[in-house]
Amino acid sequence: MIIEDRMPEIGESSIREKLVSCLRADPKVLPSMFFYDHEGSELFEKITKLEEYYPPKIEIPLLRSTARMLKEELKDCDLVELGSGDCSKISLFLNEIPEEIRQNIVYYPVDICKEAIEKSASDLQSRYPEMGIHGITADFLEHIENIPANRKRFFCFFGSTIGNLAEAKAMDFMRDLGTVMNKGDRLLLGVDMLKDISIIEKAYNDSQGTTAEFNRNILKVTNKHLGTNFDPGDFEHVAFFNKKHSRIEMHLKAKKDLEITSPLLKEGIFFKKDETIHTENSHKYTSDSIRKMADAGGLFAENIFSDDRNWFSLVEMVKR
Ligand code: AVI
Repeated sequence: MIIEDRMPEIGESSIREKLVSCLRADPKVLPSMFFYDHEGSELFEKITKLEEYYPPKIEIPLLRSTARMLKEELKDCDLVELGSGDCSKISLFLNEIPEEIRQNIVYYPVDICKEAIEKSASDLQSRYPEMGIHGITADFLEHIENIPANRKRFFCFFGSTIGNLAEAKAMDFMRDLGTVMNKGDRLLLGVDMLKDISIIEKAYNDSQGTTAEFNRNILKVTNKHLGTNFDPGDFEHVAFFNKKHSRIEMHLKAKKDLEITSPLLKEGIFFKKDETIHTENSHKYTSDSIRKMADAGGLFAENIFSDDRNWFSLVEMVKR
C-alpha cells in the first residue's frame, strides 16, 4: 500500500482572506467546503441516515447493481475514486467484483483529507489483501493532473458531490477531467436527479433539524479561523429549490441586526435583520444536463443506471 501527499500547504492567512472577502461580498457567501470540520463531518454522517435525505438510500443499492453490470470494465485497470472519504461506497462496489478481477485492480483513493486516506486505505487493504492500493492526498478539483496515469483508468465520483459545484465550476471540472482522461477511460458519476420539488426541499429541511445544525456549524468553523463572534443561534436555516438553476440553495438568515467582530479585523461585519449568507448549492440533474456535462469533458454518456423512480443516477461516461 502506498500513500502519497500531493496537497499543497494552504496557509491559514489565505483561508482567512478567503473568508473575509466572502463575508464582505454583497450578497454574503461562505463556501460549502467550510462545512466539513470534525463536527460538520459528523453532522453530515447524521444527515445521510435521516429519513428525508433520500440520496444515499438510493445510491447504495444502485452501486451494488451497477458494479455487477460493469465488472468486465474493471479488468486490469486503475480504479480512481475522487473524494473517496471513508471509502465506504467503493467497498460496496468492490464487494460485487469477483476476486480474480480485484487482484488486477489498483485502487487510487483521492481526497483532500490525509487522515481519511490513511485510515480508509489501510482498512480497505485488510479487507482486500489481493488488491493494490495507492492513496493520494490531493485537491482534485484544482489539480486533477496530480493523479498518475499508468493504465486504463476507471474514475468514480459518487454522492452527487459534483452538484455542490457552481455550474461553471462543474463544467470546468468536467473539462479538466476530460483532458487528463485517455481514450476508452471511464467515469462513473453519481448525480441526484430533478424530481418533485417538495421531496427535494424536505431532504434539506429535515424534521430533526440536523441539516439546520449542519448549516449553522459553518459559523463555528468561521469563528475558529477568523476569531469572529458569530452566534449560530442568531441565524435561521433556510433551504429552498431555485427552479432557474435547478438547485437547492442553503442560506443562513440573520434574525436581527448584527455586528460581527474579531480581534483580527479592523472593521466589523454588519448584518441587517433578514440578510442572508449563501452557504451551499446542490444541483439536481436531468438527462439533458447530464449530457451537457459529458460533452464538456469530451465524454459519451454510455449508460445511465437509475432506480425505478429515477431519483438518483450513476452515469457511466466514456472518453471518446
Ligand atoms: C455532500 N453533498 C452531496 C450534500 C448535498 O446533498 O448536496 C451536502 C448536503 N447539504 C445538505 N445536506 C446534505
